[in-house]
Amino acid sequence: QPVLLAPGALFLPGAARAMQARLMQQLHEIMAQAPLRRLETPGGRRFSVEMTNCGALGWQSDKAGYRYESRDPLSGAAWPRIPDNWLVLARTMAEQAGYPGFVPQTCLINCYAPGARMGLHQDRDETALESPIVSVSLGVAAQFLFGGLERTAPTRKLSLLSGDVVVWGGPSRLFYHGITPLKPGHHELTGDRRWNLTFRRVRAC
Ligand code: MD5
Ligand code: FE
Repeated sequence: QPVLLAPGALFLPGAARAMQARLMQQLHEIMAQAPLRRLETPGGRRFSVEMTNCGALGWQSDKAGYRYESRDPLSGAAWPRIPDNWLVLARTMAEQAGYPGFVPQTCLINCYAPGARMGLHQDRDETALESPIVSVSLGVAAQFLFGGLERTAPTRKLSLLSGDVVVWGGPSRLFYHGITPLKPGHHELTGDRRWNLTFRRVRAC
């Protein structure tokens, strides 16, 4: 029951549902090594979403700007590895959307508490734009907004439930998108939180 949302963008409802309990367990192991944190924006504010990373690289933001780092700035250590079953999930989902051979270099982990949001933005800190982004939602449902290649393009709303997967590639790779403030809710695996795993390839090689 995959749904084509836009050229290059495939919605796979519930595709990770059977794995969600194990994904949450592994998430807690990763966070024990690389704790969640609220990063500073280049403008000196703080994201409402808490983040961490696993993989060879991790996304970082502070007054100096957005970039990828090979070490966790909090500990100075390498980021935790991406678990093998996560790599298989990301590759399989990308393949179903028409992007074979997807090998992510990072998984950015976003944690939304009630009220946390992500304003409309593009993901453009990667140079491997021919690779898709694979997004896996866990826990409390969120309203996802996606527009087009320009900020002023009209936006569409998509409800993302626990276990839903979206693959954003091709023309949709650079679409503006965001998450509306998370509504208070409850999910048996995550309490009042919503998690998102975003698998990315940062550079070609
Ligand atoms: C989230 N995270 O639900 C989303 C999922 C982020 C972020 O936006 O930057 O961490 S990734 C959704 C995404 C990625 C690339 C392109 C598009 C959507 N899109 O074209 O709409 O926490
Ligand atoms: Fe994004």
